[in-house]
Amino acid sequence: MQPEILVMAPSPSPAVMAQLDEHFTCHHLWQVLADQHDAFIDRVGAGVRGLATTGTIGIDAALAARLPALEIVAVNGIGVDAVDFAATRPRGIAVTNTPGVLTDDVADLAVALLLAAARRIPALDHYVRGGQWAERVPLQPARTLRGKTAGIYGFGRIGRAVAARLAGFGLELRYWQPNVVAGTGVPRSASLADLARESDYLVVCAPGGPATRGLVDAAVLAALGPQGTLINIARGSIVDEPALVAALADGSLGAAGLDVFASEPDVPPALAALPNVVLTPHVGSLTVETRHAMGQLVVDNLLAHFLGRALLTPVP
Ligand code: 8YV
Repeated sequence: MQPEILVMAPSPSPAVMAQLDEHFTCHHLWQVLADQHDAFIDRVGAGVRGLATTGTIGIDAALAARLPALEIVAVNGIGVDAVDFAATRPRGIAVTNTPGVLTDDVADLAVALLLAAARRIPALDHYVRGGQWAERVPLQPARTLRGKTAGIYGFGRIGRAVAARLAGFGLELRYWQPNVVAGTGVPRSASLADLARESDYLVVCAPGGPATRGLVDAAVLAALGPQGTLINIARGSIVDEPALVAALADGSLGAAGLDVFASEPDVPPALAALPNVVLTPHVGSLTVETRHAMGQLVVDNLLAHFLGRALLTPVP
């Protein structure tokens, strides 16, 4: 008999979905109407041995308790901040994620948001489509990237990939995270607030979770300043969102490029109404190629587990 797995969300890769259905008895929760999720889990939960979930859905204690036979949680994402390890660890439930395969696309989006915010691409797009160009409405010039400083908060795989890209735009680079990353040649600031003070662009690439919750607060945003721009491709939880909206609205922060939000998919209307922000709907890894590679890692980790082999990308 094939192992039963609960699939929380679909992969856009048909090959990944076909492999899941080929190797496992899949219970596709995402095909069930939200108001029937509870009844569905009540019906299938006892037999579920594997969970295919996402970086943002993860698994909470309540779901873990309803899956008494659960052996493995395969996260389709790098972030495991939505996994309640206090619920999985005592039961010896394995957790895997998808490191490496999404680094380039997420870093690309960080750079795209930075460029879009710096050059005000959405406002200019609106200016052309809205006919203001034809009406010769005066335009304010943007500011060059050359000689400015990008501070990377969180200097792991993605942070370093962002740094490598930004070096090509003539930006000076700095980073901050609690531990030193040796051998990169990029200076580490003394604190997150210092990084913000020393940077024109603060790019958030840190992991989510309790350790980073709200660390980009009003003081950090004030240190970034009226000419500063915040870019966040990591987790909305890292930024104090009300403080961010207030700083952008009163001009104490210059601009923002955001792919992630505190309570997705809800974006505060006050944030969406601001002209100095560029917003994308949590799509850093959303390319055909990367979502296929991520989904393949989910399949391969589940297969490895149920065949008694070593997991490919276990979360330590
Ligand atoms: C996706 C992510 O949101 O990798 C992560 O941590 O946030 C994203 O890639 C998601 O996990 C896709 O399923």
